[in-house]
Amino acid sequence: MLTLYDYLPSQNAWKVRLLLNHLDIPYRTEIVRIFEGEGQRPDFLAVNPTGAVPALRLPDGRTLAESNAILTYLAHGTPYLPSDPFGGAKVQQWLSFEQDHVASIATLRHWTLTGKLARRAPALVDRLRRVADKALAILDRELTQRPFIAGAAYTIADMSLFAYVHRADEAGLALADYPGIVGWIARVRAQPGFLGTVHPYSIDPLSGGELP
Ligand SMILES: N[C@@H](CCC(=O)N[C@@H](CS)C(=O)NCC(=O)O)C(=O)O
Repeated sequence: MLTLYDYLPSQNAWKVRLLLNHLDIPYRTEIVRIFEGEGQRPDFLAVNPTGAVPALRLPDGRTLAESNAILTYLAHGTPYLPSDPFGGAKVQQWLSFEQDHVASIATLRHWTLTGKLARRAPALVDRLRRVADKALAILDRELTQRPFIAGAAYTIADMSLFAYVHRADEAGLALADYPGIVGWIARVRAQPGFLGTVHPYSIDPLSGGELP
């Protein structure tokens, strides 16, 4: 059976839970208490050298990290990842965009929801907000032109982007300003096997501290 190394408030891990739910794949969960330093333990660094969740252990013992790499592995041979070279590469284009541009929303959301925002340098917060606003404007423009980000079909690129984009309000960014994104959120939520459960940081009393 697959093992998902998880931390429940992580939306990077949620992406993987979402795809496992869509595919109805059974798995076991191993919680990594990242704010307690468990990600830095040698046994977990052997699973993911960066110490971050999510990570996946296959039944044969091999391990894989990085949410988008895990999505790509699990979606192979399913409708969620086109098998033709161009379609597959188009999905990768948007997975790269997610890591390069949308991670700003993840950071702002984390700092906002765990009370760290006021402790951060205002110039850094401003820069992240500019990156996040630009990312949302790009997605809004694209998503008014087609139903899903990589084309007519719902793919792992949508799942990856959705994880943080649909929580952008929690990062202090007004989603209502982006009607193209709002329409896409409704289309994603309507997919069979959609996973509605999102866990708040408040379930972890230590999440107000700094990561080791
Ligand atoms: N690029 C990575 C980012 C993973 C990430 O930042 N995970 C956070 C939780 S959302 C984490 O585990 N942070 C703890 C740490 O970096 O030590 C991915 O997409 O999987």
